[in-house]
Amino acid sequence: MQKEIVMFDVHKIREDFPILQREVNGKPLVYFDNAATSQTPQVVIDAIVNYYSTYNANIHRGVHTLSQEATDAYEIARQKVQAHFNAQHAHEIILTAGTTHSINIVASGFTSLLSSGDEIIVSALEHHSNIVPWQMLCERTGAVLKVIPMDEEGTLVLDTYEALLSEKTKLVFVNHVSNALGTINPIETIITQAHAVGAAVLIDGAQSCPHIKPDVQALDADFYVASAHKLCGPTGVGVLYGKEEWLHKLPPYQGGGEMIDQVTFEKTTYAGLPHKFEAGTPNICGGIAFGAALDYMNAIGFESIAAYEHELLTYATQQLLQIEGLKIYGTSAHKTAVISFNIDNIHPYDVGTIVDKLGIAVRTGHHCAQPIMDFYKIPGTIRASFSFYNTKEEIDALVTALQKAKMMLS
Ligand code: 7TS
Repeated sequence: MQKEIVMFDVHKIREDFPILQREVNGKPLVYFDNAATSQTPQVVIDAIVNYYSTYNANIHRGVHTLSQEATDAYEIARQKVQAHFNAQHAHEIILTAGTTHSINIVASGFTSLLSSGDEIIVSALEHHSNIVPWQMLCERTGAVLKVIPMDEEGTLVLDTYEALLSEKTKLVFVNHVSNALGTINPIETIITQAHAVGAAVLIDGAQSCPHIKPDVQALDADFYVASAHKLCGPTGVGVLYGKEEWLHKLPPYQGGGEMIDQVTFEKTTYAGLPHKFEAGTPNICGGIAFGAALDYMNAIGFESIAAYEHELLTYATQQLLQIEGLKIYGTSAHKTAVISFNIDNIHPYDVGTIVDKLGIAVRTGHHCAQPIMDFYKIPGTIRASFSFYNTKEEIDALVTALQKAKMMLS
């Protein structure tokens, strides 16, 4: 069957993003720091302005009209997130402050479920957000942290993973996509093998969600977490998807208003899902804008986004490799549009500073993934991360800027 060819008009898409019209240091902005945070389309900005201009109110507690309107909009947003991730129930969607918050809710909850000597498994490719909360969990419980190693290409060594799994393994947590290298991990296999020994799996989807629409039921993930700001939404809001049975097993993370059923000084009983994990006034506007961002990206379509970004990745890889002395870290055949690299022995920070003078935003440093940098024995990399609103002309501008930086710094 022939695949439908989707027309992808990047110039039209760019008109949706006001920030892409601005200049930086007298040059047109070239924004290649999308893995840190994505830019915001006008429809999402409008959703934010509309909320504060017309129905700003606290939710789930007022009988007045504004409160009801805000509550309805927030719960509709939750349903949009549910549909996007294909969760079975809306109450399996906990709206959080972002990926870091979501992981901490689960790591904190497992304190009462682990005993000394239990094992939990992380991968070598993780962001610090998916390492540190688990180390803290090990300190609290006496559980032992094991690591799935990576190879030179930046892919996980699955044979070792299989050997690490045993009846002692209680939990496995890996990212779907590495933020520092762009590697897409084989999470289907990782989940199946973990389940075979009775371990639960948390997938950190912070970097996959801008490019891939995850189906949590098909994946059979126990937990899947993401941040709205990586996929055209605002900062300070994200999602913790948890299978209903797991969310019932975990204790609440924070105590406070909205997460209770009955409170007396003798005893408090907790509200049902999802409110048990949503103490206090949430980021109401952020949740609603998250829904608007998902609508925007789904209207473009994730297949079109992934296909176009793959084209950018292929082109950028070819062009960057023309620069003598440029080395790319992370060469897996399965990658999103992220390129981490260094030029000769020039410090990444110096290169980043010079290309910024030419209007180009890249990230430099360890990308909150120090174990990956240690593996390659480097202090950091320059990371160009692309989005569906970037163009090949912008990649050409980066190559020219890097050549200039190389000349100035060698
Ligand atoms: N996990 C991964 C894989 C990430 O890439 C990030 C953020 C996080 C977790 C944390 O997300 P947050 O929204 O809670 O902060 N990654 C990056 C990055 O690569 N550059 O800046 C932030």
